[in-house]
Amino acid sequence: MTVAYIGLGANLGDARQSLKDAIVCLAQHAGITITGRSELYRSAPVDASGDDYLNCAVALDTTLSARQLLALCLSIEQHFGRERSYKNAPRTLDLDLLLYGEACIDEPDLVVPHPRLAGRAFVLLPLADLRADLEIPGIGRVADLLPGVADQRIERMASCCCPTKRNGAS
Ligand code: PH2
Ligand code: MG
Ligand code: MG
Repeated sequence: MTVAYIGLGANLGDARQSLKDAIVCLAQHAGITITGRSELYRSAPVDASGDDYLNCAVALDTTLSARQLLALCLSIEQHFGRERSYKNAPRTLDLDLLLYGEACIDEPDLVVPHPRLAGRAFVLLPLADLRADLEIPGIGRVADLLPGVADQRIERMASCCCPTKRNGAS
């Protein structure tokens, strides 16, 4: 069993509903148990154009390999009508494998930890909700990276995107 973290983002269509439904899709997979859901954030596009994004992150226990998890993320994105017309184009759903245990993977189509994770508030704030003392392999603690992204516009939404309440409460 491996602890993994997935970042979710969307800025096309009903982004809040897509994030919520995508978490349900992940949770329905036999090899995945969702163990935590961050708050929901509205964030300014970083290195991208279009509307503000909604972002959140989930923690999960999984029996899937990193590559299987990546394939699942891509298939869920497809299911939600993701189109890749150009780099960082607005999207109905983006699921990024942020961390896979303590693994450091550097392959053409799979880089973990996510290569731009440390410089993005829309990733670090949700991760900090899940575990502020989380250690990013080869980079450092999430809490220590937050000051470096303090200039990025991001706000916590009034209620979270979770299908159910956090921490397992119903
Ligand atoms: N995703 C990107 C590029 N820029 N900006 C925000 N605010 N949120 C995102 O999820 C995001 C982005 C590429 O995946
Ligand atoms: Mg992304
Ligand atoms: Mg992606």
